[in-house]
Amino acid sequence: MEKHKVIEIVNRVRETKPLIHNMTNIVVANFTANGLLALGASPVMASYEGEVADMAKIAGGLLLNIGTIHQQELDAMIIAGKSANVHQVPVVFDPVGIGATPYRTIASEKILQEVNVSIIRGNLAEISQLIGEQGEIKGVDGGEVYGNAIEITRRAAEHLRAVVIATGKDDIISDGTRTFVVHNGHPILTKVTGTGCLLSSVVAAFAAVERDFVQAAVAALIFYGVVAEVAAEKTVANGTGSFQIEFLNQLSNVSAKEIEQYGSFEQL
Ligand code: ATP
Ligand code: TZP
Ligand code: MG
Ligand code: MG
Repeated sequence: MEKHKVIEIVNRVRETKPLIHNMTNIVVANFTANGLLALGASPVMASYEGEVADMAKIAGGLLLNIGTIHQQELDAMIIAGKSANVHQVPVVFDPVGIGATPYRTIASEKILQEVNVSIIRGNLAEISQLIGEQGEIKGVDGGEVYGNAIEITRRAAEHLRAVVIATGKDDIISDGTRTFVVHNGHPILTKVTGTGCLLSSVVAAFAAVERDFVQAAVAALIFYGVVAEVAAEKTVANGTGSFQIEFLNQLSNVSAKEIEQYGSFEQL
């Protein structure tokens, strides 16, 4: 995959403004909506079981995020996911905090059983938990992972028949056959809540315009990491509040030239 392909996909998102249906947690809803708008996509949040099938049907992408999951929302996610599947709308799943409590694990298993998920995005500890590997979870934050990150991601993709994205200092993207590592990003991202969750919605926006979901995911991760690097360069000395605002600015402003200059990734 070449950088010009990354730029082409970013431009397609900005030009076509895909509608992204987010079923996400109460912490990150506002940040997600503003982040998608800044990117050029069109966000909508809807979670009532009587409405979600119709919303998912007209969306370009559906995001299922279990950050503050409860039973009614889980039931609604399955209705939305099935509707998305029928209408060929790509589904992105973010298993926030899986393994922190039994309920999150059961909820994730239920979603993966009932819905054909195209892309799964979590921190490496969450991806490890998905395939029953040891990965420390403290609430929603990932900790130590015992095992090889690339092998874990590859195996998760094979086992779950989806494109899997495991994030951290390096981001790994695999469909079980093709595997990429993206080096972009900045540690300050871990100090602003919702940067992982927003990333999953951004991946949904890229999947809405690129049906090769590995390429969509790699492009989204490079773009997001470069956005963070440019925003951090301008604000890191001031603190996380300034960074969060500048990050939104750069979702709109990051240019083809900056992606070309700073994008850093490899195919294994
Ligand atoms: P957590 O809840 O553990 O923070 P998360 O779901 O927020 O996890 P992250 O793994 O933090 O997700 O990934 C969000 C973004 O932050 C990704 O773009 C990732 O590349 C980036 N990122 C995370 N840690 C680092 C790091 N140490 N250095 C650079 N970028 C990072
Ligand atoms: N609690 C439940 S969901 C959530 C918190 C703090 C947000 C998690 O956001 P992220 O993007 O995974 O760091
Ligand atoms: Mg985070
Ligand atoms: Mg997360």
